[in-house]
Amino acid sequence: MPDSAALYRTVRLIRRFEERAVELVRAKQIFGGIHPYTGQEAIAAGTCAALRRDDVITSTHRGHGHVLAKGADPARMMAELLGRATGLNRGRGGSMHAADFSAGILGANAIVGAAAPIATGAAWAARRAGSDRVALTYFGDGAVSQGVVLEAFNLAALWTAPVIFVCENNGWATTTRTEDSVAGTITGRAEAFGIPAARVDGMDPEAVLAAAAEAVARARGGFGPTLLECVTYRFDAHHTWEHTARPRYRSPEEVEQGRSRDPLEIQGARVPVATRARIDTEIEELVEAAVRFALDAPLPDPATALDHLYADGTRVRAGVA
Ligand SMILES: Cc1ncc(C[n+]2csc(CCOP(=O)(O)OP(=O)(O)O)c2C)c(N)n1
Repeated sequence: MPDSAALYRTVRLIRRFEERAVELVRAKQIFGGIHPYTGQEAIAAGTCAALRRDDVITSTHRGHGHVLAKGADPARMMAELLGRATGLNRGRGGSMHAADFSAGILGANAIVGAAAPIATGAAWAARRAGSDRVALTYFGDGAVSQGVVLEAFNLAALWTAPVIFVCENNGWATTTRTEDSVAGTITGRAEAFGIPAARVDGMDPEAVLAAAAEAVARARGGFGPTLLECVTYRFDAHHTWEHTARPRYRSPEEVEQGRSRDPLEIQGARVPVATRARIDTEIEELVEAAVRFALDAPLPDPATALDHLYADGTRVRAGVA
């Protein structure tokens, strides 16, 4: 189990990576913008700390933190955001579709809720193969009324699939408040299927780790799924598009209040000052090296645009697709 310093390091890595990614959107090096994970780092850090490398995750449109915490190379992830040939997915996945099977990252997914059934399938497959691997999936409060998420709850419970459902409840789905779109409760949805559910402080990496470790032990022990509702706050925009469009849906007071509990400071306070300074320096160098790696990398050759569309190597004929 990782110690306080290791958890702090993951939170720091995600925070600095996201800060630099936002700057690269502004510098027009990342096209199409990103959904910053800033503020929610405790959830990725705490949950992934409870997983083994061969466990698998599926992720969301706000997925950079999950991918980094699960162990993807930050330089190749940054290159992916910049659409470069050396990116995790050769620059073809971008911000919302990063995957790295070697680290158990089955993929981020831009379709709200769509990653939950994929993780459930992966969990079921692991069980059928006789493995004790587990699957963990992330989704936002905006996904909890999506049919596929509820279907995933049903099959996961019915088949005691070793899957952990992690809801990142940041209070908003784009510009819609959770209470304006969610009837009942989030934990109540899982409980209706007989799935144990807990509400967790999603700003505290160690609280998330403790809850996740329990859920992972349950799944690995053959006792089926768990839902963790991690209560959090998104510090930045829903999408970097907001930095220019500036829609007004959260009051400055609400944002200030939300930012007053910062996972970086909560975890940082648990680490000796000298250790924190050493980690900060290491992460600064790591992320700057990742940015340089990405900026120096070539864009994919347009002639290869139709390559890699099928896992078995099937090639689509130019002009047909
Ligand atoms: C099925 C589907 N419907 C709508 C969208 C458009 N969309 C993208 S993000 C988003 C809000 C998601 O909110 P939430 O799940 O709470 O995650 P958060 O953005 O807060 O992290 C929506 C509606 C989508 N990508 N997929």
